[in-house]
Amino acid sequence: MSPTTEPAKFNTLQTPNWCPGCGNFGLQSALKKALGQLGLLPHQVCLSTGIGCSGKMAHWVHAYGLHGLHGRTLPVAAGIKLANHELTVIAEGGDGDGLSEGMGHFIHACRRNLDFTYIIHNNGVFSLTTGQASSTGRQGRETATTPHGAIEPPFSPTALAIASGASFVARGFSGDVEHLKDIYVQAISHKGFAFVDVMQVCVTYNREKSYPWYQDRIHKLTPDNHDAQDRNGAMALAMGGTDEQLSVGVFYQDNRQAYEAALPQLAVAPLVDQPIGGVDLTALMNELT
Ligand SMILES: Cc1ncc(C[n+]2csc(CCOP(=O)(O)OP(=O)(O)O)c2C)c(N)n1
Repeated sequence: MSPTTEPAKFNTLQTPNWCPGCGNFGLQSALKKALGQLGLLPHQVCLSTGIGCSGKMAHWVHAYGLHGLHGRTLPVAAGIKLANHELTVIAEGGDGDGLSEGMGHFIHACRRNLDFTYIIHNNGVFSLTTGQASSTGRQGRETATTPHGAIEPPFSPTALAIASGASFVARGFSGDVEHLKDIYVQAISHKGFAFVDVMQVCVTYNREKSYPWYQDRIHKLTPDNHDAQDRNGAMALAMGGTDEQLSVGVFYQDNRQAYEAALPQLAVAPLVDQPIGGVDLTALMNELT
C-alpha cells in the first residue's frame, strides 16, 4: 500500500465563501481525505470544475485545476486525461451544470469510459444563480423559475449513468464525510469512468432537504445487502426509493477496459511527454493544400 498523504496538503490559502453549513464543505473534506488516503500529491491531481457554487472546488483544493465553462466539465476532463493519462483527473460540478446544461456530455462520458472520476454536487437546485429549479429537484417545488411549482418530475442520475454504460456508479451524502471519503477512494481507484452522485444539502435555496431529512432516509449499501456486479439490481436501486429510502454506497461496478487503454498513441508515454518537434507534416500539408 502506498504511504498516505496528510489531507492538509490539499489546503489552499483562501477560505471558501460557501454559506455556513453548505454541503460543499463536506464534499471538499471528503475529497482531500480520499486523495490523502490514496497517497496522492497535489501535482498528481487535476480538477475540472463547472460553473456554480460547486465549481469553486478547483480554487479551494490545492491541486491543478481548471474552472471552465458551464456544462462543459466533462469534455475538459476528457481532454486533460488524454493529454496526460498519468494524472488523477476529477471532474466536479452541480446538477445544473452536469444534468441540465451539460447533460449530453454525461451520457457519452459514461459510454466512453475514460479513466476519471465525476462527482456531482446534487442539491436539486441552481444555487449560485439564487435558486432556480433543476432537473433533479422535487416535482411541485416552488422556486424562482417555477412560482406555481415545478411541472416536470425529477430523474435519477444514477439510473441514467447505469443505462449509459458507466463502469462505476455510486451515491453519497454530503453530511457523512467518512462514508463519502470511502466512496471517493473506490471511485478514484476504479480504472474507468467513475460517477458519484452526491446528495448535497443546500442550506439556502433547498431547505426542505435538510441534514435531518436525509439522515432519516439514508440506507447504506454493503456487500451483504447489495451485489454491485448485478446491473439489474443496481438499476432497480437507482430507480426506486425516491424520497422514501435513499441508498448510499456503490450501486454498480464492472471492469471493462478504460478508453485510453485502447489508444496505441498513449502506450509509449503520455502525450505531453512525447516529442512533437520531429514530426514531419509535409505530406499532410501537401494533401490539404
Ligand atoms: C452558458 C451559461 N449559462 C448560464 C450561466 C449562469 N449560471 C451560472 S451558475 C448556474 C447554475 C449553477 O447551478 P449548479 O450547476 O446546480 O451548481 P450549484 O451552484 O448549485 O453548485 C447558471 C445557470 C452561465 N454562467 N453560463
